[in-house]
Amino acid sequence: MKRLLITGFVPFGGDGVNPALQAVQALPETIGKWELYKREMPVSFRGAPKALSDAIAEVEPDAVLMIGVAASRGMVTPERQGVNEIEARIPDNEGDQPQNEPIVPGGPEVLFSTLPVEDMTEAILAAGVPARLSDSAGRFVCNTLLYSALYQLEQTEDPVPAAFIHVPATPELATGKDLPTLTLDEIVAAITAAIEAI
Ligand code: PCA
Repeated sequence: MKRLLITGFVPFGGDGVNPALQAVQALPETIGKWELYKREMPVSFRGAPKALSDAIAEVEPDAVLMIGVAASRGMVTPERQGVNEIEARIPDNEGDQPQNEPIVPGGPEVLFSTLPVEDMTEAILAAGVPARLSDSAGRFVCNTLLYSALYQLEQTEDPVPAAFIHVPATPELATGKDLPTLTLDEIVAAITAAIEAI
């Protein structure tokens, strides 16, 4: 079987749960040809890229799929690209709030996802879950993880493909807030369909 490193972020910004991590934990251990290696990612500008490179070194995956929440979105959004820029609207879980900083000084402005994000989006829609391909992973820790994953993997001889999917809030996360939601089951079905399309 092929090895898929799949990551989910821990809660942040004062929330008690992160549906990205909940969904990753709820996935089965295998999907199609993939054996899943699930890892938590810290919501930390400094810590997340390091946690990912440690996980890559340990798991030696054939592909990397990262999951985070974008609570303002009502659809599942595979990300087309990461950009070399940090603009933190809130502090990360370490209290860091960098403004207008590059992720990799001197690195390319944009790096494109190297998994088939169009096919993954189509597969999610075919599974009956609202989805669209996104052109922006934001400027917070999710974009930082995506960009630095693509940057790290590009340096290797036989680059491992990687992509990032943002998921909406669940009713649990949205309690008391005016946010669009999908159920955790819908989010799990969407990620499963995306993995089957890789
Ligand atoms: N979402 C945040 C960081 C962690 C997460 O799940 C983001 O979109 O950057």
